Amino acid sequence: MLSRKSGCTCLRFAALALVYLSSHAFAQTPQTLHVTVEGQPALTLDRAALAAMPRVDIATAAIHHQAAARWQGVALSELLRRAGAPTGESLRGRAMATVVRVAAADHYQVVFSLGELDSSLGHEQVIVADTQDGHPLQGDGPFRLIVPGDQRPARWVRNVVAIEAANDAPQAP
Ligand SMILES: Nc1nc2c(c(=O)[nH]1)N[C@H]1C(S)=C(S)[C@@H](COP(=O)(O)O)O[C@H]1N2
Ligand SMILES: [Mo]
Repeated sequence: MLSRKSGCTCLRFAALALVYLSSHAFAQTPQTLHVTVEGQPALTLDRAALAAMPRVDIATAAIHHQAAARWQGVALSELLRRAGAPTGESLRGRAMATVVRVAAADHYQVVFSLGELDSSLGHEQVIVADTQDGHPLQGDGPFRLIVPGDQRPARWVRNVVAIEAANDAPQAP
């Protein structure tokens, strides 16, 4: 027999489920991306801004449970350069200790060193993708990090909202 008490529990569960869903599945991922290099003004970029930058197209099947795909976007190093990070010959000295943190809407974060992203040094190929096989990213977008060399896509940050380059190294005496 369904008691009044169990009916009440059921309602309470439904209310809780609704709160959970609205804070997760329906939570809006910001449509802009902030790129900040310590000591420089921040860049705020949307899909149109990325579409107007030099584009990179890469093929990769690193996601173990996904078929091969092509991803299009902008090199992470290009975004950092536009935000004022040193590249090539000017990436030296104290700047070699610069840490690049990529943060997602769900607070997931991944770090790189600026040196490993530079084409003159570690040349790790990393892109901020906005389309997969030419289609805008849906649940994992609008921006997703793609690191083609990774066998395990743990650095493929979904829903990227911020990229920050910071440096804690002491100044040279
Ligand atoms: N924002 C965000 N991105 C993330 C994660 C996460 O928890 N949050 N997990 C990472 C890990 S550990 C893996 S294995 C892949 C999974 O990618 P998929 O969701 O396309 O399967 O996403 C990566 N990107
Ligand atoms: Mo993972």
